[in-house]
Amino acid sequence: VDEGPVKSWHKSVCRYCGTGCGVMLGMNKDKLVRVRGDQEAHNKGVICIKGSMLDSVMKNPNRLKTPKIKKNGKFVEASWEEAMTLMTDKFKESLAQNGPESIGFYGSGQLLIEESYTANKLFKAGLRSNNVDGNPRLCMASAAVGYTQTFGKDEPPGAYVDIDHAETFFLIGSNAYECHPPLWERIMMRKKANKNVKIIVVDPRKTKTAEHADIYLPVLPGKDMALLNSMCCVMAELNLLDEDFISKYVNFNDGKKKISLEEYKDFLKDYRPEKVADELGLTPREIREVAYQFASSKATMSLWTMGINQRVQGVYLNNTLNSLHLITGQICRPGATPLSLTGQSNACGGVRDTGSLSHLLPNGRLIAKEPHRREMEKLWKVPEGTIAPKPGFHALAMFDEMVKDKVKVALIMCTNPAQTLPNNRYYRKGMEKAFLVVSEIFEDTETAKFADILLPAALYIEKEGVYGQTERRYQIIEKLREPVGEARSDFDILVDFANRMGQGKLISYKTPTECWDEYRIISKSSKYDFSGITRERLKKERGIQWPCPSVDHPGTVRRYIKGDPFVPSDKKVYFYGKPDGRATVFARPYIPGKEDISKEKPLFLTTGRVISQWHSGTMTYKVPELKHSAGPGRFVFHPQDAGIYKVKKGDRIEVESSRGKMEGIVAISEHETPGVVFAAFYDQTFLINNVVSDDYDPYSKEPDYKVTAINVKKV
Ligand code: MGD
Ligand code: SF4
Repeated sequence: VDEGPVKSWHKSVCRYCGTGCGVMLGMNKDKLVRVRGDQEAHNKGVICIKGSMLDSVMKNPNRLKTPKIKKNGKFVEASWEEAMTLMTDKFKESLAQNGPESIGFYGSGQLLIEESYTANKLFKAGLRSNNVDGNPRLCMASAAVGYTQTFGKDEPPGAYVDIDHAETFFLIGSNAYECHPPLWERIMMRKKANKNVKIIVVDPRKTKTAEHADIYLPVLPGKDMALLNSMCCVMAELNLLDEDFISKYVNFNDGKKKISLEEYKDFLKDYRPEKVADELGLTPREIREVAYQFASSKATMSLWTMGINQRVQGVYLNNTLNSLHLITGQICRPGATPLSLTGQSNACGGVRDTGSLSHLLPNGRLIAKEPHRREMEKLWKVPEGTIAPKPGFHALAMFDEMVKDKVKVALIMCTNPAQTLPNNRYYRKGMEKAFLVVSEIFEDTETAKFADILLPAALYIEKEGVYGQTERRYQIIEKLREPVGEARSDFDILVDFANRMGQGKLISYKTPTECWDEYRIISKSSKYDFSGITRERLKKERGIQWPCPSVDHPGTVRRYIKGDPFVPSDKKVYFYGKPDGRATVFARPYIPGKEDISKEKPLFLTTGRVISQWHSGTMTYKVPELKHSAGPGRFVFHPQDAGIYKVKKGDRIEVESSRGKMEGIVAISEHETPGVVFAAFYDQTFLINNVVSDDYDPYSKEPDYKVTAINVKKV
């Protein structure tokens, strides 16, 4: 549809992924007619195919435009008054009859900061239920716990700008080429500018990222914990450790108690390359080469994402990645840093930083810690003892408790768990049982089918708020047009709901700006302090990185070094998250997962994203060019496996895992590795999560979407 020429340009942020690209939006009155990269933003004008087509999503005519209530199994249009009254009645009834554990909020790393903050405050300090969780649990909980255990604080020490200084890139479990394209382009620019730059990629799939590697290690799925320990072992054996850095800034720990460097070295001996190479599907020489390159380069930067986070050993993997930097001193210098890439646009700012997970409170506080609860009760001006001391149900547990009839009423906002939770058929049973209020922009999503009340939500520039991305950068999205039909922002829905639940005093702000100001001031009493990031600054500047303790502070690019406002002036490096200023290197063993191949299940299934699709595809699969580019969801085999299992392109097969069976179509690609079948999760007619295992990391509770043992047969 031609909606005319651009009449005005506005700076904004892309709606989709955690790269957080700055975009320029070309408006013709209230129509978004063009999108281009923002030259002045951190991404220097580069955006990917999804971002460049944001206008198509905004033009989609099939949005949910009015509230709907399910009556006799069918959705019937309703007024906001009817829908909100029914919603309030159901929550009140459940609270009165079954207590705060019977209600829940399942949110999203795509909600704006003001939205997640409000939901979290309302449920935890108002309704006294800690059952607040969301899709970041599926995405980056392992990275968050990993950072917190190692440095005492969540969120990364480094930033994107380190890419321009690194000499070695260690990408593990990241397909940046497809999933963070502007960052990948920045890595390529760095390589072009400096011939010493080396790229190491560790991945069971020969992704487009792996294709460009100088060293590619096709490690077997689920085994790379042994690889990281083996690299540490080589570094210790070859005296590649930075003993000066270690003596000043590092403690060692075996998970229970402090240990010495010598004891840590002893632990590593079990991981000599000769001992583990076969298990990893690598050669000892490959492991030694990578360890040497990592430790001896001028500046090494690790980048990782779901291949490491979505794992039963996700936290251990994150700890050990951080450790590789700490033991070699590859940290706290330009280009030398661990940097976990974010999946969603606002998982960092919106959910991690606001503490909108079942075990958290804002700015790194823990529900389980009494002083943290007391502090938040004071800041939120509620009586002491208001916040319940027991953490709520994490994502999988919340839906499991719906199956078990304990969680009876829930609000689901800006997320599509009926498609994206692993072992999906099981958790759908819970969605069937519970009374669900679903706030959505479209009616045809898998989760919407289970709704008892559907609320039409405003999308992207139909509302206003702040996003916080990977590198602690906060950026604003300004409202550029009215919502379609009767849609309302999730913020307005939550404020209205709070009032109806009798929590108008607690949620006393009326606009996202007022909410931001409350939260900004609250942050002052933490090491997240972003009180200097005012709305006015966000509107003018291209994002600001916290800590940023005053309005004239430029923001903090690198943490824990001089320039970070929390580092004492007499210290060069100070890990202030820990009482003694020292980060922790953990001795973490490799523990083989339950999902391993066997005679009965001889193949690994691994899942993930493709470049042209966003998550469950509700938005991007509706854009014809993006749909065409991705094609339908398929099981992708390496040609060698296609030969062994006698399948060819287009064949219909049945895949069976420990969680169930499903049918689908075969595709063949050299990008896969023998023994590993890949499937993406964007296609609603190909619900791969029916067979994906829901085993999860015991610390982060993040499920392992990357390793499921399967067998296949033709149908
Ligand atoms: P999305 O498709 O992003 O997936 O899981 P989900 O969050 O469940 O869902 C967002 C929903 O919000 C869409 O239905 C969209 O239509 C709606 N929406 C968009 N904008 C708005 C808005 O402003 N307000 C409201 N109320 N609704 C809006 C993602 C999840 O998937 C994640 S984060 C990860 S990392 C997991 N990855 C993964 C994997 O790697 N493999 C497999 N097999 N499954 C996975 N599932 C997980
Ligand atoms: Fe948007 Fe991510 Fe693409 Fe950037 S990389 S344009 S943030 S989807």
